[in-house]
Amino acid sequence: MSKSTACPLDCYDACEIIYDEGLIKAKKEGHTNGFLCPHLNHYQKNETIKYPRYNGKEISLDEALLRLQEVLFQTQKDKILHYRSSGNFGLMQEVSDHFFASYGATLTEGSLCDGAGEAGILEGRGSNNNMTLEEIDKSEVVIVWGRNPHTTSSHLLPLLKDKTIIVIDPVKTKIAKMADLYIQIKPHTDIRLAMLLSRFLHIENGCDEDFLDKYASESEEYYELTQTLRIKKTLDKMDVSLGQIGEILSMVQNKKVAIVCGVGIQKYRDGADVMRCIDAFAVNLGLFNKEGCGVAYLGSSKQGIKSPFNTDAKRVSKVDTNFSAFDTVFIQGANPMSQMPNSLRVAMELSQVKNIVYFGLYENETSAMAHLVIPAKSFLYKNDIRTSYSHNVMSLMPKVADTEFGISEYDLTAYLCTQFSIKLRSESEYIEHFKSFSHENDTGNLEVQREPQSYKNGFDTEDNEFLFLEEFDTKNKDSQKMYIITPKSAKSLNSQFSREEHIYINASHGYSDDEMIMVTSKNGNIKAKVQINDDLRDDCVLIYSGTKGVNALTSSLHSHDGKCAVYQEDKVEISKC
Ligand SMILES: Nc1nc2c(c(=O)[nH]1)N[C@H]1C(S)=C(S)[C@@H](COP(=O)(O)OP(=O)(O)OC[C@H]3O[C@@H](n4cnc5c(=O)[nH]c(N)nc54)[C@H](O)[C@@H]3O)O[C@H]1N2
Ligand SMILES: Nc1nc2c(c(=O)[nH]1)N[C@H]1C(S)=C(S)[C@@H](COP(=O)(O)OP(=O)(O)OC[C@H]3O[C@@H](n4cnc5c(=O)[nH]c(N)nc54)[C@H](O)[C@@H]3O)O[C@H]1N2
Ligand code: SF4
Ligand SMILES: [Mo]
Repeated sequence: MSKSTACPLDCYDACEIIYDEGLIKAKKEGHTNGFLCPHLNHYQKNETIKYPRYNGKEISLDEALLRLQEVLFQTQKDKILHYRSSGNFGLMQEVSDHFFASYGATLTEGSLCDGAGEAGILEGRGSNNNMTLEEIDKSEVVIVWGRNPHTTSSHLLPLLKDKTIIVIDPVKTKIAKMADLYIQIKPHTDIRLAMLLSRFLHIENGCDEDFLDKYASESEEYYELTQTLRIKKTLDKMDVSLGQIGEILSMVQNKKVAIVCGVGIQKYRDGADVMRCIDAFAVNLGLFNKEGCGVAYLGSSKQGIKSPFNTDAKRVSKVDTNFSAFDTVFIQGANPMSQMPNSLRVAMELSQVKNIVYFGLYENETSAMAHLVIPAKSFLYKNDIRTSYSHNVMSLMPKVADTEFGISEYDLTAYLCTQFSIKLRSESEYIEHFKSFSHENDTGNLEVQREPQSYKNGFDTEDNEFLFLEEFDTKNKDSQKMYIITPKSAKSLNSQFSREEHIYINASHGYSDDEMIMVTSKNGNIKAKVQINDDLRDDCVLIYSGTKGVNALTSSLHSHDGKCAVYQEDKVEISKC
């Protein structure tokens, strides 16, 4: 008999699945549209951890749980850290936070992902109401700005058919090759482009004055701020021509426009400001007020849902976590040794921790370092429920098969709660709790009740007005070094599945395929084989997320707003090795 569930991965699309006679198939109806990406098509071929181990020796699950209980019992509560990331996006994954918070352990805060952009949205609009797929579908022009939909959000592609496409990305991605207009912008200069677009729109009298009068009355001051940019110098800095700016403006005026942003624009310390200035361009165009118009980014998958768990705890940052301040670190659904920035710092910090517990599906750099390894169950073998950060569907994820290996997050938490006398409700009560934030839509699917993006009655700021950026440092801090671009790979989901191994540069540097190359930043270096890719700019080195060692290059500084990692802040140099 076939059963329905959903893909558990950290992905915009949150596809729905039919599990039929041991096979994973796409649901034909709804946003999943009958296709899944390679991650799920090959999901069951991935080898998962089967047996727990302690100090390298295989042990039974009962022994592993006992060890975990002992380790926690023996550690001072304020020396326990629970570090959880996004290996599985099911809402029930948070159940372990309930135990650790109630027990008095420390949890994490901040973001390795979209936090800087989100902060920019909150500063400008007061809330992060996302543009839904249904609204994008109604648009006529789509600006794909720092998002790579063929790799990271392929279910968006059918909606882009027959629309005018503008792509702004330093890498000539597949969508860039199909675009009506492609701007191969220099990395980290989008804020300037967004400001110049607003400035020229203003000069051309293209702004939506009615909307600005009502909900963005500081737009004149923002226009003055954009005038502090010297045009010639700014165009050179961005590697964008005046003609291209004119083309964008002629393509978007009086059209239904969706600006679809990804995390690429905000992997920098000023990532919040970049997003806010893109939003400001949308405000000037009046996009927040019209059907089929708006700005799509990563919304919050938990918007519209109240957590049933106790998550009230002391927290430390996920970006520069001071692991060595703890005696026991419980790592769940995460591979911080690879995915956190500044891996050399992470390795040094973690090497000083007495007890590292890894609770995950796959072997990786972090499981290799852990003292106690506890295998999780994959989504097929446990009950869960999920929502998405790009659409409002809520999908049930009931257990669809049995396995003798691993343990679910709920069962592990229930064990710990019993051992330490902490109250926990039944698994089905929690799932019902999450379900109660949804309603059935016309097609019989569950949908979370979320605010539409339209901001028809103004923004969610104190005075309902959009808050424009007020200060901008126009200083040119350029150096001869190269930019690092570290985006998502089609073969992996961050460090899960098949991980990339190459360093990508274009042919102008005189290297040839498979030559060894070293990339160096002020934080560290990585050596790997080159692959030539002429879709890249001369001034960019591309190393995909999940490539072993890539984060030796990246900085553990935070974004100025949003407590987010800044993977592309520090520039790099290449050399033969
Ligand atoms: N296949 C696959 N899918 C995934 C993931 C994965 O690892 N693999 N990861 C998931 C996760 S965790 C997330 S957060 C999402 C993210 O999905 P996306 O938002 O699409 O993220 P990225 O691939 O990091 O970056 C998108 C684009 O930004 C461009 N970019 C880089 N720097 C700049 C810049 O300075 N300016 C501009 N304009 N563009 C720039 C990159 O070249 C890239 O094409 O994807 C999810 N989906
Ligand atoms: N250089 C560079 N670094 C990056 C990024 C980048 O673009 N470039 N992207 C950043 C972003 S956007 C993100 S979101 C982070 C992601 O960073 P992480 O959240 O650390 O992501 P993954 O590498 O996918 O590792 C997830 C782990 O979860 C485990 N897992 C999977 N399913 C389950 C489950 O059901 N239960 C349990 N207990 N464990 C499970 C798997 O074993 C896997 O190793 O990486 C960040 N790091
Ligand atoms: S596109 Fe995203 S949600 Fe859909 S199957 Fe692939 S990883 Fe899962
Ligand atoms: Mo992410």
